[in-house]
Amino acid sequence: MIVFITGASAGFGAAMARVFTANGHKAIIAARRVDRLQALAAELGDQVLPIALDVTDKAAIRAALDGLPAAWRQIDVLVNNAGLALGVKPAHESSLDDWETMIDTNCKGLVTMTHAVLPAMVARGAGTIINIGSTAGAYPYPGGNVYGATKAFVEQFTLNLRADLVGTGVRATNLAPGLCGGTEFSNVRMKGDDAAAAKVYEGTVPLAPQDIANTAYWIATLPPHMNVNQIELMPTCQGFSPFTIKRG
Ligand code: NDP
Ligand code: 8X3
Repeated sequence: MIVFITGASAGFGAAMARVFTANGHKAIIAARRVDRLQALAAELGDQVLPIALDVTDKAAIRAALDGLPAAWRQIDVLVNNAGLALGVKPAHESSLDDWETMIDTNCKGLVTMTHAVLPAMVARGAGTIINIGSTAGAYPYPGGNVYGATKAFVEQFTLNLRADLVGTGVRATNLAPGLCGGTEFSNVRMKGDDAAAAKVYEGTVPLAPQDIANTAYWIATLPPHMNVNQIELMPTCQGFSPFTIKRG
């Protein structure tokens, strides 16, 4: 099996590359930081193919897919994992540039990758697309504004893919984790304020990248007649907030 993983230079994506290759599969690992990809490739050997890719660059996606060596062209599993949150400020204090970057990456990048890879899967009558959503797409929280909205898009786009793909043999899943440590997600969100990033996980036992990678691997290796439409994961220590009511 060949899995194409976007955002494989860190966090969930790197963990997925390790899990898929440990189980004898091949992984195309894509991200912007090539040095990171090369280090992962040195670790995992010739079962991985590192490619420099910015998913916000439509032409680069086309060129990357067109440039795949013959032995790597049949993508069995696409994991649309590249994504980010930027900022935790309320909407009225947020940066429009940050909002646009999240939409360009989490929504447009994911859609463009899917659009590029899907026709060949349908033509073959097989394939699995795993989109990495988030609990932020289902539950609002202060400061979640556009990030949560991008993940709600991921959820509904995935379900609408399912509606179109019935009968084609191609599967689609929204894999939506909650609080997960051991990645660069909060460091990116807090824009390099690593102390603030570490505080997010203080006193918790969060999910780990390996948990998400194992779940993605499980989804991808289910019998072909089974489709996980969506799966939401939280650490046991995480729950839900009550409604906020401003009185007086
Ligand atoms: P990391 O920051 O550790 O990894 C994000 C990855 O995305 C990196 O490899 C980064 O690589 C890549 N990336 C970002 N922008 C682009 C781009 N424009 N083009 C290509 N690659 C890009 O975070 P996580 O592993 O935690 O996050 C992975 C996914 O999981 C994201 O979609 C995130 O929203 C989601 N998620 C995370 C949760 C968490 O708590 N950690 C919970 C729920 C969902 P590079 O910078 O080298 O391009
Ligand atoms: C990441 C989970 O709760 O930080 O998608 O938004 S959360």
